[in-house]
Amino acid sequence: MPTVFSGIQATGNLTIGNYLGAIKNWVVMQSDFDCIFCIVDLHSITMPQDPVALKEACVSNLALYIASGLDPNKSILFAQSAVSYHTELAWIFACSTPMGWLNRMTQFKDKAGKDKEKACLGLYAYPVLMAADILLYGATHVPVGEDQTQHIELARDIVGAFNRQYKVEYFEEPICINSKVALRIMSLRDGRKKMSKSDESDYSRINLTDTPDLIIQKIKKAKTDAVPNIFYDEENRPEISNLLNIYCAFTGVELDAAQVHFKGHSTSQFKDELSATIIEHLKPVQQEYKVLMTDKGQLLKIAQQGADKANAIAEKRMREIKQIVGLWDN
Ligand code: AQP
Repeated sequence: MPTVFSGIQATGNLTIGNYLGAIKNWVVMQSDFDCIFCIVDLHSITMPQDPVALKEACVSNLALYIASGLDPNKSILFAQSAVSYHTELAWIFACSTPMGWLNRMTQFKDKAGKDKEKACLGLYAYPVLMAADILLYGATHVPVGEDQTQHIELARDIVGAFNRQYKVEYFEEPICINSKVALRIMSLRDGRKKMSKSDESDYSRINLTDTPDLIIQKIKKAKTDAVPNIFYDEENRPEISNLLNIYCAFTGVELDAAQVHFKGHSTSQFKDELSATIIEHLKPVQQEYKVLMTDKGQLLKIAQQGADKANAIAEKRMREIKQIVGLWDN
C-alpha cells in the first residue's frame, strides 16, 4: 500500500480548519494507505512557544486525533521530535535546496511579517523540514489543506534536486491530496484570512474543544455583511461564503443544495442552524476526547509505540540515504 504522511503543529487548540481541511480526510484514508500522522512539534517552535503549553498541546492533540477517528492500530501516531531523523534529513535536504526556492514561499512571507530580517532560520527552512518529514518514510501521498500545496510542490522539487545531485532515483515525488469539501476554512472575523489556531483572536476560530455555548456565541458574532439572503459569492461576500462552506463541509450537503435550503432565511436563522450543525458534529469527538484525557499515561504510551514504529522505518531509510550522500552510516 502507498504511504501517507501528514501532520499538524502543536501551536494551540486544533480548529475546525484543521479538522475539515486535514483530519477528516485522514480518517478516511486509513483503510487504503499505510498512514503516518504526526504532531509536528519541531515545526511549532519556528514561532515562539511556551515549553509547558507545547508539551500539553502535543498530548491534547494526540487525544483529538484519536477522538476524531484516527486509530493507533491502523495508523502510526507520534510526536515529530521523538524521531530525530527528521532533522537529520532536513539538513541533508537543506544542502540541496537553493535559497531562491525558499524565497518564493508565501507562508514564510505571511508568518515572518514586515520585519523578515528578524524571522528565525527555522521559519525560513520550515518547508525543507516538511519535505524531510514526508520523504523520510517514502510517503507518496500527502493530505493537506490548500494552504500547504506550495510546500508539497517544493518537496517535489527537492526530490528532483537530490536525485539529480546524487544520480539516483531514491526519492519519489509526493503528491498533494487536498480535502474535496473544505479546501480552506476562513477566519470568522475576516473572510479573506485563513482560520488559524494561533490567530490572536479566539473569536476568529472554532476550536474542536469549544463548548456548545461558546460555539453559539462565536457564530453569532461571526462577521457577515448587510446583504439580505444567504447565497455564495466568495468575491463579494467572503464571510457568508465561508459559513456556507463550513456548513457543507460538516453536513456533506452540496453548495447548491445548501443555498436552496437557506433561501429566504435571515442571517441569524442561518447562523442558528450552522451552530447547531457544528455542535452536533463535534459532540462525539468532544465526548471521546474527554474520556481519553482522563488517562494521559495511556496517551503517552500510544505516542511512544507510534514513535517506535516510525523510528524503525526511518532508521533503515536514513542508513540508505547516508550511504548515497557519503556520510558516516555505521
Ligand atoms: N483554515 C484551514 N482550512 C483548511 N485546512 C487548514 N489547515 C490548517 N488550517 C486550515 C490544515 O491543517 C493542517 C495542519 O496545519 P498546521 O497547524 O500544521 O499549520 P497551519 O496550516 O499553519 O495551521 P494553523 O492552524 O494556521 O496553525 P498556526 O496558527 O500555528 O499557523 C494542514 O494540512 C493545513 O492545510
